[in-house]
Amino acid sequence: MRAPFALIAPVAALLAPLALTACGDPAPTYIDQAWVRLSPSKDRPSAGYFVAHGGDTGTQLRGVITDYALKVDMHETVSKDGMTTMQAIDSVDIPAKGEVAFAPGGKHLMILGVNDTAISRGKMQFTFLLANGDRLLVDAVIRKPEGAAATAPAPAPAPGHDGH
Ligand SMILES: [Cu+2]
Repeated sequence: MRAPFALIAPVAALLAPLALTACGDPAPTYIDQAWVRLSPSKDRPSAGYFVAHGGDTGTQLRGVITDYALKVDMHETVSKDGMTTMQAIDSVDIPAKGEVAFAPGGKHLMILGVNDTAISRGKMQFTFLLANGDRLLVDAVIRKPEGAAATAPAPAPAPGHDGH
């Protein structure tokens, strides 16, 4: 009765590397095209935008934090009965191989108190917190109100939404 076991062992040794190759490295979720539209006034929030790309496995964006501002919230602009308002969102699905854009007129980051050093450097780093435990560090370009028209496709501010 030893023969079958002796046969299985070499087969398993052959299968193990094949299984690893078949799985490969799963494509991770990632964030790009991050930028901040700096508010013209320190008393009013700036807005942040980016595109989230789903990896092989879907996950959720649970929050965004930064060392370069006082507070970051995820918001969504919604139009209802001709009125444009915004509401806080706690979590955003990032579907497998899908794409979620935070863009003017839709979902956005609301950023309070952007740090002066970040402003003078023209960029700030955000940490995106995913439901799968990943933390994605992403640099966002800061566009100042005056320079926005020259460097950006000048997205129109959503009406009634505090300039973002
Ligand atoms: Cu907002």
